[in-house]
Amino acid sequence: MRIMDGIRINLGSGELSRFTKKIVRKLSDMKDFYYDKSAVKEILIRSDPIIYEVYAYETERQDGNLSFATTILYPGKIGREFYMTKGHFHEKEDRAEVYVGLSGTGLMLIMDKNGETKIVKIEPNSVIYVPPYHAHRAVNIGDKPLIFLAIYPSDAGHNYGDIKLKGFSKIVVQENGEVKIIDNPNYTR
Ligand code: PAN
Ligand code: ZN
Repeated sequence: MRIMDGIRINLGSGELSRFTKKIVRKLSDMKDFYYDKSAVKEILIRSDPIIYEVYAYETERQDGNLSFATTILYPGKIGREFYMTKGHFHEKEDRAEVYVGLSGTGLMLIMDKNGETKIVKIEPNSVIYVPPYHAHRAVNIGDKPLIFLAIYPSDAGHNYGDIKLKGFSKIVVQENGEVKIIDNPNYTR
């Protein structure tokens, strides 16, 4: 009987050995998501840095199926705010998700519909459960790429609109060399 190869994660680069989709997210793709709009403008005059890349292995979008993706979130800041993913609610809001930290150090913001945000550390070997109806965003607070695996129902989908409009209630910034979680001045309930 032939033994099949599974899909492998390159733990150095975060790349999947097989994937159905690759996404490259540059600053210009997510300029509305950072709170400091003038810092965004300033950077975009000179360059358009890659903030993160996603390798996704997605199966048919049907109830019961699972898909998974690795994300490579680079280190850096836009103004005082650390590089982060856009963050989203799922389009089918009752769909949950599991994140597994593989490399680097970061924080996960997990926010409910009322804007209550929980913050969980994401680092190698940590497993983070994102409950249904919660928006989620990863933030790289270290100086190496933050690499993690996400496993989600194939029909979950992404709703970026609410986050683009209002953001998360908390943002993660650097203050006097330290990581600080502060209220997002642009967030309205
Ligand atoms: C993850 C995210 C991935 C990129 O696979 O999609 O980290 O973040 P954004 O989708 O917020 O840009 C996931 O949560 N999937 O559901
Ligand atoms: Zn998700």
